[in-house]
This record gives sequence, structure tokens and C-alpha cells, in this order.
Amino acid sequence: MVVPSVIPFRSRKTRAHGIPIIDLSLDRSQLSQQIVKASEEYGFFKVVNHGVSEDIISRTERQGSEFFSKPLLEKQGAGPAAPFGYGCKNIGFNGDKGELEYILLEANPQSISETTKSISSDFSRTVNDYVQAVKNLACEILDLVAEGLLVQDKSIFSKLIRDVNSDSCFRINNYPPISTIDSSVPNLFDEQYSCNVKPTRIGFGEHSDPQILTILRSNDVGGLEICSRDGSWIPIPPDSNQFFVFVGDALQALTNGRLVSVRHRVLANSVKPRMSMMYFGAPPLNASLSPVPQMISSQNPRLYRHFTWGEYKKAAYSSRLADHRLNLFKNQ
Ligand code: GA4
Repeated sequence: MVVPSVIPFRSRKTRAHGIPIIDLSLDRSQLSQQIVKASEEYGFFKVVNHGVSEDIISRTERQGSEFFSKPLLEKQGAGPAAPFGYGCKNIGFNGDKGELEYILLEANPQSISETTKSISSDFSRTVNDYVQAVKNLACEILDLVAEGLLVQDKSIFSKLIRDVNSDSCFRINNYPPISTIDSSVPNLFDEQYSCNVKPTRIGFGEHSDPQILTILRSNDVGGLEICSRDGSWIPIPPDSNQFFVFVGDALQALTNGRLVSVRHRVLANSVKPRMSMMYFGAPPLNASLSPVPQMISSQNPRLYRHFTWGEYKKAAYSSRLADHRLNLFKNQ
């Protein structure tokens, strides 16, 4: 037998601009460790070889662009985003504003078809297919998280978002270009809504996602930034073929603070419109967010008191975007 003198080495890029890249085609034991490490360090990573079909992604992007190019009145046919429907500039219910328009949907087939019936059956079908595909991806990642944390029940996190009563939601954001060179020139977006607000640089302000896990995909326009542990903002180059994963507050609570939810924001772009779509995997309202027992020890005492997703969601929706909501649930 001829023994090769050099062991073949398949070089893979594992970081881009310092951000972990997780290749989902690797073997499970490596993968689960890499995912846990990235979720501890950043609460954020990019996944490649994710298995979601290009066709589903491009069909959803097309439906999204068609929707946002409709006249305002038609878009408003989806109802105000209170909480589900079409929204423009207003974020949440406590005065936050951003340079965007969006559609926010409950991530279940009945609700999607109900809220989007004024748009088209194609829109509703496509969004549904997309939501199913990214939900499966989120569950796969959560099973790997459980494996990497050596938790006995490998589906402990994914079953929360697979539950029929899961409170997951889906959002498509459209950020029109903002002229930063001459901010006195009204941009197309302002003309359309006849508001003469001076464009700010913030598309969507700093926050962490309240849910368990977020799966984001955007077109090839940048703007997303994540906050690193030292408080500096890291710009994330867009990658329209891949997904970005964010650890949410609920997963931070379930892991007793071992995995960290990542603060992020979107800066307005001066030239091209940015469109992003996010699936937010959430538990049922009555699910407990108590930490899994293996995450508690004498060195790692319990960080948060007992609370349900319903209580957390209520607190989130009563807060401002930039608030640190988990602090309200800290153990005394
Ligand atoms: C952030 C993550 C999701 O986009 C969202 C947002 C929600 C909204 O836009 O209505 C919130 C925001 C998000 C966090 C705090 C509250 C609620 C706006 C806001 C001020 C849909 C979600 O679930 O929480």
C-alpha cells in the first residue's frame, strides 16, 4: 500500500471578517462544537451548504420585491403591523422609527394566507414554502446546539419551534436607498410617503431579537452590523446565497447565559435598496424559558427567574427597541 507523504487537506474558510462561517456539510461532532463556540463568542454566524433550495429563496425574493413595488394603498391592504401586516417606518408600539417598510407575519400557514389574502395566493404559497424550509434549517441548527452543549434531549430547543402552537414569526424588510451625499434631496421613499423627514443613517436601530433563533437572508446590499463583546460594531458583508443566524434572548435564557443573544442594527444604504427576510423561531406562549438543568451548576448559578415566553414577549413589546429586556428577568 502506498502511504501518501502529505495528508490531503481540504482547506475551508471558517471565518470572514472575523465572523464564524459554519459549513453544514461537515460531520456532526465538529459542527455542533463550532456552532456552540460561535454562539458563545458572538451569538451570530453564517451558514453555508445549508440545503435550502435556491429556487425557494429566489421566488421569495421576487414576491417580496413585487409586493414592495405596489402602491402604498395596496400594501396597506395587508392591514397595519399591529402586530401582523404591513408597516412603514414605525417599529413596535413605543415610538421607535426606522428607514424601512416591512411586512410582518405569523409563521403558520393559516395566518399567512389570512394576512396576505389581499396580496396574492402566489405570495402566500411562496412565503409558506420559504418559512417551512428555514424552520427546518433552524431546527437542524438547534439540534446541533443541544448536541454541542451535551444536553441529553437533543430536540429540547427545536421542539419548542416545531410545536403547533409555536409563536414564530416572519418578516420581510425593505430599506430604500437613502442619499447620504446630499441629505437635503428627498429620496424616492420619502416622496412616496410624502414625508419630509431628513434621512437618518439608521435603517433599523440596535436591538437583540427576543426569540430563540433568527435566520436571516438578504439581497446583496450591505448595512447589517453586529455588536461585538467589546462594544464595537462589525459590518457584515451581505451574501445572498447564504443565511445568517442570530442567537435570541430566549436561547440565552434557556442556556443560562452560556449562549449570548447578539445586538445588531442595520445602517441605511445610500445607493441600492436592501431587502432582508427573517424567520424568528419562538416557543409557544405558555412555554417556560427556565434554563435546561445541565446549564446550572455551583460555578454557574441560575441567572434568571422563572418566566414564560408569553411573559417575555409582553415585556419585549412594552419596551423600546434598544432596551436590554433580559435584565428585567435576572435573579436577585
Ligand atoms: C425585534 C425582532 C423582530 O423583528 C420583532 C420586532 C418587534 C417589532 O418590530 O414589532 C419589536 C422588536 C422585535 C423588539 C422589541 C419590541 C418588539 C419592536 C419593539 C420595540 C418582530 C420582534 O419580535 O421583536
